[in-house]
Amino acid sequence: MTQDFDLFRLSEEHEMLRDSVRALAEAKIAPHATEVDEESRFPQEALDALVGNDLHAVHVPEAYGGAGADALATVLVIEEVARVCASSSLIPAVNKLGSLPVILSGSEHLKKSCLPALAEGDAMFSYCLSEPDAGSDAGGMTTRAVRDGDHYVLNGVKRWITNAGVSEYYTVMAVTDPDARTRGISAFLVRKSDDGVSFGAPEKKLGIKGSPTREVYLDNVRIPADRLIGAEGTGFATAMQTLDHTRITIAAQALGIAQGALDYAKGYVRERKQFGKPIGDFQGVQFMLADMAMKLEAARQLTYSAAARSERAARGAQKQDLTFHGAAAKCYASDAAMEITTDAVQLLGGYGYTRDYPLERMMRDAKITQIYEGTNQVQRIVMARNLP
Ligand code: COS
Repeated sequence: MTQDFDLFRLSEEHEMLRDSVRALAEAKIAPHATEVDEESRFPQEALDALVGNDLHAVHVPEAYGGAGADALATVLVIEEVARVCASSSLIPAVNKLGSLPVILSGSEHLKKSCLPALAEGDAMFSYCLSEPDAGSDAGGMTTRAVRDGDHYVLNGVKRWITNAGVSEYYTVMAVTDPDARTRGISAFLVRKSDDGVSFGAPEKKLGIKGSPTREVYLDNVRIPADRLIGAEGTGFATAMQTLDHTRITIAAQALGIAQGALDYAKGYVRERKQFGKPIGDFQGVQFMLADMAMKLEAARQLTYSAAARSERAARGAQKQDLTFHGAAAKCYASDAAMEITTDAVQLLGGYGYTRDYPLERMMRDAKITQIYEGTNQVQRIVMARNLP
């Protein structure tokens, strides 16, 4: 392992990246976070700021016009954006989730057809695995893809699709051989402009309200056969390999949300006076903050070491320990974020419970990190099957 992927400290380049993303996020994304949440609107200002600074999809390899950032750098970008606005952090996170199947398994032709537009900021990506009746049991999907000469015809409904409608590209997992269960699932690249693609109404959610979540309807969508990602029947394995890498980006999002809440609460307890002194002078409050910071740092170390493993696997090393570490980082960091944001609301008391302060938003946003890219119950199944 090189110095860059030291498991215990960041390189100077990584520290500089964190500082610059933090400055950008505070200046250009934070001022809109409350309004984006209140109005459930897409954070266009964040997209513009991220694209303007080449931070919207840093993972795209240089060969396709991207920044070629490593997995840890991608984590830092997502973490720092999530620290001020979780909805906005889904732009770099889901661009990676949606495009990784193409990067991992797509043909050269397919990569050249879509990755430069992603790198340029002209097109976003979404990932279509879940269905109304296939959530945790992703292998139970029923969306069908039938070969017809030089084309495939897709029919089905995908649900809970992040950034649906905004994205131009959709990685769609569909059944090509109904008798082969997970070995009969294939992955395809679908475009918003393909005939037969449409979207449901935006879901009304508890949190991440700025990130549209919609159904994607595939109604006789006829696409050229070269939009197949990898070989027929490899789509489920590609989808799972993708999640091994991207569950770490959800851990990063959880870290960012938790850090934002902790930073706010730390400032508040110094200012808020009760019984004649700042509440931060009381040991009960100090112990809460100590626990919050301890959990956050444990989650961060797990996440960064998982990112180092993700990068090693991306560079072709054995990936046998990535599956466990990706699931562990996502599960631990999201549980920590839920606890830390809940405690941060508690520290602000009645004020924490109102929308005049950002903590109730952070607590609502933290909840989804325990659910998406596999519930934390699924993460425990994955960990148990891949114990180190
Ligand atoms: N990398 C590569 N291949 C993998 C893999 C991984 N991490 N995990 C599983 N596979 C392969 C297996 O090797 C197996 O292949 P073979 O049949 O060739 O042996 C195949 O995929 C099926 O695996 P498995 O039997 O473990 O599948 P299950 O149906 O038991 O499902 C879980 C496993 C529950 C872990 C999976 O369905 C899952 O992750 N569900 C949650 C989905 C999710 O995260 N949804 C959120 C969508 S994004 S918001």
